[in-house]
Amino acid sequence: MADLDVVVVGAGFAGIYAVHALRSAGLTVRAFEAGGGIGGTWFWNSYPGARCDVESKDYSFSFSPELEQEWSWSERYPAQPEILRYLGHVADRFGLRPHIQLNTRVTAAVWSEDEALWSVTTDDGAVVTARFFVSAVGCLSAYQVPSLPGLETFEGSWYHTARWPAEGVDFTGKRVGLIGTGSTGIQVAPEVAAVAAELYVFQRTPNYAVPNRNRPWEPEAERAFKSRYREYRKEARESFLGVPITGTGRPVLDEPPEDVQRTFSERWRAGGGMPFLGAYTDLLVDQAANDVIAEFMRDRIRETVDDPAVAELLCPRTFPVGSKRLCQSDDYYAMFNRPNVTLVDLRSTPLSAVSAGGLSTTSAFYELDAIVFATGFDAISGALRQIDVRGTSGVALADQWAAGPRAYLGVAAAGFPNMFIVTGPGSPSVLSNMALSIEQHVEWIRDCIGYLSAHGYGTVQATSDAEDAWMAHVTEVAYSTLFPKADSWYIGANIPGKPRVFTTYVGGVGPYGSKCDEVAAAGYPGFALGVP
Ligand code: NA7
Repeated sequence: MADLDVVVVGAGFAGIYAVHALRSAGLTVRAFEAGGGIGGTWFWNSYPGARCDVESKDYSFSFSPELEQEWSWSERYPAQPEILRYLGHVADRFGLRPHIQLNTRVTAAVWSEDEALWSVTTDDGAVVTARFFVSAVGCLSAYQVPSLPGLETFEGSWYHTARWPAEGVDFTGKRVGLIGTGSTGIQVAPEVAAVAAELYVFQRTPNYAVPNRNRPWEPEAERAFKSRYREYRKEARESFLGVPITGTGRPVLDEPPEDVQRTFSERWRAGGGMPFLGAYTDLLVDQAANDVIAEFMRDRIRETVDDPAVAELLCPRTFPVGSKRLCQSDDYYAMFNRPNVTLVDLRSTPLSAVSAGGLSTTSAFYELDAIVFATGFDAISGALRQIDVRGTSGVALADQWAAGPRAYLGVAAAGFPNMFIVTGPGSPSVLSNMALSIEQHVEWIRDCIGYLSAHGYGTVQATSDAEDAWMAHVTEVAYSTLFPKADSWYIGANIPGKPRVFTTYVGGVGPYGSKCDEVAAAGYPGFALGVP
């Protein structure tokens, strides 16, 4: 007899909702969270400038009409502290905190075939058993610090943005080096530049960024929007990205150039990445189409940055727009016009070492008081692989995923009975509105567990054939787009030695949801169901 029905790992958006949904279905649930507070990625990434790139009206729970009516977002794009307050409110409103154990890291989860239960070990040495094991560890949790020789000798302070000190960091008057110019680096840089004596931005690959045009959500606009929130949420679930976007519905290559310029300019003025990439149907599938949007973006960089040499270094050329996360910022490029900001091009002069006083490249030494690493994550599979997960016959998940992470429907790995992965590899996850994709997965998992009970089954596991077929489909869809062309974290290229596999499903949130619903309605084909 298991201690619990379900153990959940993580208490970010996914873990919080899993606790609520599964408890509401009458199950006993405990979530373990390594952090000292709930919030997951929004707990850890408290660096200055941290902000979601999906609008607050979309990046929020839809499961409770009352919640969505009573909560008021202050801005179009929510900043990290507000998202954290929101998640705290959700946890309090639905009485979830007693079921979440903080400061506790799950270290191992082992399936017992004889007993049909999971034994879950935590870093305090405790072991708890459960019928089901739900990973809600998040896609961007295991952060990476590059191995730079001499980092341990640095006499200043260094930080990774994904483990930002809760008390904040005062960079006033400091000489700061920032490594990394992804979404995070682009968000944190202007905040540091505003107070630091000097900011050196160490750039390996320049990135595309569109404006946020962030603004307060005026009460009148909010009231009008909320009057049709239910309808809007339905549209979101059926949409391609989990956010209803109005595009032209036409390929850019068929359009007169002046119309294209007008459309892109309007969207540039309106801000936001999704409406930009969604403007035309061919931008993410046809290189020639993508070249059009890329040139538009490079023109915006050139007109913003005063020094033409700096502007050229900031112009991305090595990957299609959108094949790496399209960054969003209102002030990143303009920041390079400040006298205290220097761009260091690591392509021509790579980093060589850290010493007591600062950072060296192959051509210069930079005296620094602090280094900020915004160097990203072992995404999608990294956090789960840090747990010693063992399925049927003691097979380790890390071994099973040696050639790349995989899961049937992106939610269940073959050979790991009664284990579910919220927004796992093979699901739309990071290329969708995560809040919506999380809800969809959690509800599907809840319903699957409900189905087992209602039909006298005790176990469920994806078959290898179903997993293979699904991942082949995921790959086929991915390779019909430009996504695999970039050396991105989507494909694992940012982690030395990680297999290069594109595991995010880019066939659309709506079609994906329908597929999951069909499988459930048909009694879970592709899964082996077993009696207790
Ligand atoms: P990203 O997008 O993975 O960006 C990491 C950045 O760090 C990127 O510019 C990297 O350059 C750079 N990087 C990584 N390792 C090194 C080394 N060794 N030397 C120099 N530069 C390095 O992570 P983020 O945190 O910005 O964003 C992750 C997601 O979080 C984001 O997409 C949103 O969905 C939220 P590279 O491009 O690899 O040359």
